[in-house]
Amino acid sequence: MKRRELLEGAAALLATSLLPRSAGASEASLIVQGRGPFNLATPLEYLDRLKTPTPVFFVRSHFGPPALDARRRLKVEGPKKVLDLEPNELKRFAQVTLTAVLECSGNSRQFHRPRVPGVQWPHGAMGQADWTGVRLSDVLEKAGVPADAAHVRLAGADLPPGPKVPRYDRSIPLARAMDPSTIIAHRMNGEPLTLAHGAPLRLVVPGWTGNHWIKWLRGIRPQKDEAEGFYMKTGYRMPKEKVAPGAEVKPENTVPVSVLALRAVIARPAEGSHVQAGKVEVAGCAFSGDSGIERVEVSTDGGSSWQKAELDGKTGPGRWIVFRHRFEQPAPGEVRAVARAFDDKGRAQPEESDWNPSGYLWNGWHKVSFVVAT
Ligand SMILES: Nc1nc2c(c(=O)[nH]1)N[C@H]1C(S)=C(S)[C@@H](COP(=O)(O)O)O[C@H]1N2
Ligand SMILES: [Mo]
Repeated sequence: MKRRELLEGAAALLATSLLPRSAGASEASLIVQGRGPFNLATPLEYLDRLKTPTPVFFVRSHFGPPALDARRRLKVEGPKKVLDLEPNELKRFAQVTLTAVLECSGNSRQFHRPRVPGVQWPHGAMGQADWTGVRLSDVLEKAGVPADAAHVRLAGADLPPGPKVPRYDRSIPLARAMDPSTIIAHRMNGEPLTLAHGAPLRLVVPGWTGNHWIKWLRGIRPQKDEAEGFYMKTGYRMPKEKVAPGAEVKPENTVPVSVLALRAVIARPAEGSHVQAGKVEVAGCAFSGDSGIERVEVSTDGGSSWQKAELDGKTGPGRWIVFRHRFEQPAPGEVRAVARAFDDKGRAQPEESDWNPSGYLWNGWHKVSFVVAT
């Protein structure tokens, strides 16, 4: 056997042995948040860079992925035309690559007080990647949009485990669908999408929470009304206005969760870790859904004094920058690091996150204690 054949054989073996179990994500390095639904968190230490490597990119699926079908057709039902496209027919449309944060609306849910039910995510239900695909607006223009349309219905190919469990039926407002940053992606970080992340096609909605980023996309339809069903009318809704922690909120006082909250997350040093005395670096990422980041401040004394961190990367709505703060810590002892972000519209990240009954958009200051040793 030639060396190349040998390598290809080995790669195929690896792919088939990994696929049924982990659906293209590497469980070796992800943190399992539960099975049944397929929930894996990115370890914090990977949030110190501009791109989250795909093998450690968090996974959130309500029912688990459908079978891999690289040629699954995408049906776009407009009044002008019904498009029935194979993924590679999207080549007809202009290709766009953009960098955007994908964050689950329930990220950091375990830090809400009082506690709320749902996947008890740590801070790792987020990642940033390069997404390549075509503008949803270009595809919709080709199919046409009814004059009375105000929403775009999106269907994925995944199915609930039984007839009593509602399907993951979703829609986004037409204005958001026509935004040039909303794309139907077929690549992530320069590679074809993996099954775990929605192969062959998924929606990318920069600046909006992950629940809008429909995976395994098979249907798109502009229509008058918002989609029906549990995941639109009951799930993924937030109080219209701030409520007291623990308050009950009536459904008519809620709106769909959408724009990502302003926040900074410390990737390293890790909580409880030991670092060498001398020059110590605190690093992480910061972003907001509807604005860029103006500055990140880091405290190394539990919040008494603050220093401006160095920023790396291009800032913008729905896109994270990396922050780094180096300081001298010659003596052994405990360091209480805190990070907080400020956006370019003059808003500051709150010390305590707003509370809501579903535990969405937690964005309190990230506080990490570690030990400096000699
Ligand atoms: N079809 C489908 N799309 C889906 C979901 C799903 O369960 N089914 N989960 C959504 C949620 S809640 C999130 S946070 C993101 C997670 O994307 P990822 O697994 O690529 O990180 O996918 C979204 N798209
Ligand atoms: Mo999510």
